Amino acid sequence: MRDAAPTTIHLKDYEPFGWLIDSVHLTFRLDPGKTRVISRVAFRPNPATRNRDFRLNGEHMTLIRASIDGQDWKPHVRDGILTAQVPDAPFEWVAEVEIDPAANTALEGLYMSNGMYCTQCEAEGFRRITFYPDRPDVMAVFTVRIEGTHPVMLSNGNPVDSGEGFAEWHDPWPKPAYLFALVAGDLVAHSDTFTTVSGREVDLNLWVRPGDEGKCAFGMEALKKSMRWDEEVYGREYDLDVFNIVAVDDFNMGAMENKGLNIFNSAAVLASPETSTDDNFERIEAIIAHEYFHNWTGNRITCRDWFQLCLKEGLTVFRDAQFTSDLRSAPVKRIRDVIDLRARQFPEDQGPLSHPVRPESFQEINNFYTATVYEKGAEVIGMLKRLVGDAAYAEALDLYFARHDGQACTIEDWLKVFEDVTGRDLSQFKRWYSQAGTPRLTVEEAWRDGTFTLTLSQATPATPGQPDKLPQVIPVAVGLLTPNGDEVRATEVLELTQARQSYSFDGLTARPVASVLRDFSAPVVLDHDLSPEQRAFLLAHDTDPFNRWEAGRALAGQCLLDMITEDAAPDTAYLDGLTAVLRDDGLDPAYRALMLGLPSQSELAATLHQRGLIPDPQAIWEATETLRQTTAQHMQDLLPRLRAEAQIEAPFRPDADQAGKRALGSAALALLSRLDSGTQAAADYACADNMTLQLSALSCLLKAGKGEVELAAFYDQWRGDRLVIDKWFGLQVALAAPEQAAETARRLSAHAEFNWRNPNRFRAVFGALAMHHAGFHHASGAAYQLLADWLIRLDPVNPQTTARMCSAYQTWRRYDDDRQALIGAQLDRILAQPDLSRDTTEMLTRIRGS
Ligand code: B3K
Ligand code: ZN
Repeated sequence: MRDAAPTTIHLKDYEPFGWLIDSVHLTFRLDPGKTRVISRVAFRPNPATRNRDFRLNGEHMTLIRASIDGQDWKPHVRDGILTAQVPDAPFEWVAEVEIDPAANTALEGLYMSNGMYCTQCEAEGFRRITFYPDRPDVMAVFTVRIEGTHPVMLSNGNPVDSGEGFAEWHDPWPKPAYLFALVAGDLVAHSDTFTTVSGREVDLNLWVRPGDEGKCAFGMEALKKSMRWDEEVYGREYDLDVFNIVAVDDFNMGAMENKGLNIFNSAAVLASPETSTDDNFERIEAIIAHEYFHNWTGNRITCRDWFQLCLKEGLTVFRDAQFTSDLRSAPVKRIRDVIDLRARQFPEDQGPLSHPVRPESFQEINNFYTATVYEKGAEVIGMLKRLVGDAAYAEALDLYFARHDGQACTIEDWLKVFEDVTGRDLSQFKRWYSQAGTPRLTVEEAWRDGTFTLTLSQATPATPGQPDKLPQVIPVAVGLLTPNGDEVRATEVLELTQARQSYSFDGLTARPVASVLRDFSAPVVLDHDLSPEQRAFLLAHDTDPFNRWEAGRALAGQCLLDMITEDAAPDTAYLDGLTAVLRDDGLDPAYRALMLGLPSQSELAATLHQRGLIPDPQAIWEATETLRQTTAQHMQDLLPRLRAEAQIEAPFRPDADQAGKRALGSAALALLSRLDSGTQAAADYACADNMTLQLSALSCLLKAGKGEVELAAFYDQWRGDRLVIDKWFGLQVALAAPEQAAETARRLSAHAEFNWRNPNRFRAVFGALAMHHAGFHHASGAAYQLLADWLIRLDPVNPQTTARMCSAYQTWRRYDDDRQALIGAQLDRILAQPDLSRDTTEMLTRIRGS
């Protein structure tokens, strides 16, 4: 059976489904090539609409039989849609279909990974399991019977019965089909319990393949912390007797929040000090929290349609960021999130893929699980909270849960609770959901007779389909510092609602230095023309940790741009300011490690492009290298002290304190390796007893053009561990010289262990190539072509992962004509492939533009 023909779906065309579902009973007779799925569904007319069209989705399956109220029925099936004449009254629908999990390489629907059955149904994967109204506004109570010989057979909800060859599950909470899950295989559990605030005991299990038991403890602790945090901070209690998490090796993304049965990419849950870096630990903790938090924001209250995706994703990202801030360091988390936003969301928002946080149309919804929906969606919630205040935010959330529990909701429902609680009119604020593009916020200053005036203006560039933009509500957190570095007044949130507005601060004795957009209070590009001296002042004195970091970042950025465009020497104001901050051992080591970072090369390219210049990736690379080298020399005396500070005597703990010290130690080692050509890194590698230190030492060696022996030893040491071998693949591409990057990726793609059907492995090599700015954009065009070759190969096997990787090309219009011609040719070549997936076709058509 073919996929549904590509059509464009519009938000404005939403109509409720004509039928409600009282219950769903599913029976699975598992067989790798021929699984039978029998569905029994009780439909009744939906009083909210008169349209009684009976349309069920179903793809990649064979219909064996169907009946209505016990009578055989002959439905019509075409292009993934089943239609039938049905009674205008409640009826019971039964269908039996056959599906082929073993042949399902798309990893969507029911598929197999290492002999284990598992599912991924969001967004529209349930339609590959049986005929069903596969849309999130149809919520139903599911009972599932699994027949098979596997030691472990799981589904959503609570276990109700099991015996020789079967297991039955019942989920009392109505849910849409995208939250359905099934797992069957030879798995072992790491188990624990959690007692909820009202005293109910919940069984917790983390299911893994035999051999992975030793990598579960951290994930389990993260789960328990998440459950407690959601009770304490949001008043949300867990609602089933059991919570299962399963680790799967073949998975298209990080993890999935299926009700009571979360399924995780093994890379997003398995952790041990020997095999995982500190960054891995932090990410795992955040993803476990994220999926758990979806139980209320996503599952109990879900989305009416897929245009509302940010309703659950933006909110849940915002909640997981709050959790990480509470458990670790709030400033460090904020800075890391902004780095990530600028690296992934800004390019999307400023290029051909730009779309609103709530898109208005799509062809393939899987292409809209984007940084804009997720991360900008979370930023929008952060702005809302800042505008209404913490107390009103908490009240609005209580009202949201009380009013909408069990419903499929919209952004209008979400904003209405805030309007009802605060009495504010949020219609202008709502533009954040409908206008695409990153607003540019320009700051002008004036000083006269003791009055300091800030004039703020906003402008959002045109984006595809949206030539003209209206002013948005932008909360701008501002602080003023005296020339001595004291705060003049408490941070104030200015509400910019017009295209241009002025704000005056009077009664001042001296002209202050303004610290604007503290804590990154809005996802905008800030254009504040400060002198290097003013930035250096803020780097030394700003009490807002984000803006203090940002001042250093801006100095580094300006220094690099001057080096690139004017052949300037590295700016000593930056180097001196940075060194002073690094010397201050009263500052958190993690924060100082972040201070040592530079704007990414892709970010520099974007800035040059915004200034009307054509970025040269090789020149950006060289400037960055030169600045690193100069920084190393400038800090030469300080480096041993930083390394000494980073020494940890205590046993390894993946907490924020130790991770921060290791981050500072690694950053110092990276600089030192530029001076001693890797001597210290080789010594560190030899005695590293955790993956964070092992990998950082190996990186320094490879960067110094050394480490061949260590690289081979690393491979031998870890050849049985697929997640560590992913790192081995990725590292070599990431650290290759620009002219070597494509060739390194090509060589690795011929390696016996390069299993390209596994998304983690594919991304390890080609994700790293796409992220290597100067390597990917090397003038030869070799990387453009190599990636295209592999996307052509992967598309028929796994369209979702292919489409996602296409974004490597999204910034192509920034570069010179030669590079654009090279990329354009590859885009055309991929688009010319017969039977290209809907996913990839949509992505490339948008990137190609008209
Ligand atoms: N909701 C899932 C993502 C599903 C992606 C479908 N292509 C994971 C998450 O955001 O928690
Ligand atoms: Zn999510």
